[in-house]
Amino acid sequence: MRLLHFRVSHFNEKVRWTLDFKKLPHVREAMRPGLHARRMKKLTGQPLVPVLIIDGTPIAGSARIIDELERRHPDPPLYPADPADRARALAIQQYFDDEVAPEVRRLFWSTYVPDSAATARVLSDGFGAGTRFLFRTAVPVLRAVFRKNIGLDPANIARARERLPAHFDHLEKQIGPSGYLVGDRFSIADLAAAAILTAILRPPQFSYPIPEPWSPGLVELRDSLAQRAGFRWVMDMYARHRGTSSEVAPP
Ligand SMILES: N[C@@H](CCC(=O)N[C@@H](CS)C(=O)NCC(=O)O)C(=O)O
Repeated sequence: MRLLHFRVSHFNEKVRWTLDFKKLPHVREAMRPGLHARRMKKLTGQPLVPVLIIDGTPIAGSARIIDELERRHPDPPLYPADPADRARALAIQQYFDDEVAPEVRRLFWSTYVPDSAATARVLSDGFGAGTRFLFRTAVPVLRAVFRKNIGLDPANIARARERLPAHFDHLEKQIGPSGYLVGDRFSIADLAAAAILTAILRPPQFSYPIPEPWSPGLVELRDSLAQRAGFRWVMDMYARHRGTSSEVAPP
């Protein structure tokens, strides 16, 4: 299996975590943001990552990929066995994918985009000197396109900031006596919620730490959430369940 991904991204983290949780050996190929789209379109008819290539077939969309991995490799399970629990777990995943993910991504990047050099550092982290130089040169020019692409206008950012406490309320209400969102074991609901919130919470076990120093806005945003039960819950899920990487070297 080959995962085409962005290192920094929360949707991609969902798939990495699933592969690692199920201990499925896979090759990872990091895409250069912006330069990835043509290849993704050619492979899948849409421009986004993650894309997982399984037995030569590319699959796009984190939820679809996880669904396929669960079907092929049901053990250890991420989907609850009980149908009602399973439906609730998948609904929680959908809420975090559709409602929370675009807003936390917006908040993360809103703290970087005013500083082109810092934005370029995050986008090109982990690549060689040539790519880092390319991003240092291109980001100041392409910043407006990037802003538009992820909806980084002041009204959208303000709305994302306003809605953040409600997203944490929603999460915290669903943490059960077991400490998990559905039933009494770790499931797709916990994985999706915790992975999506990494965009702004950046737990230490996240596979690709963003370069230091973090933007002052990100530090402030994260600190403002540190007292929330939902913050502690994400840190706990990462500490207890993130596990080790199943990435293997390319053949
Ligand atoms: N619903 C998709 C969303 C994936 C997504 O938004 N990917 C972003 C990275 S976080 C992307 O590829 N952006 C590049 C672009 O917009 O061209 C999923 O669950 O995988």
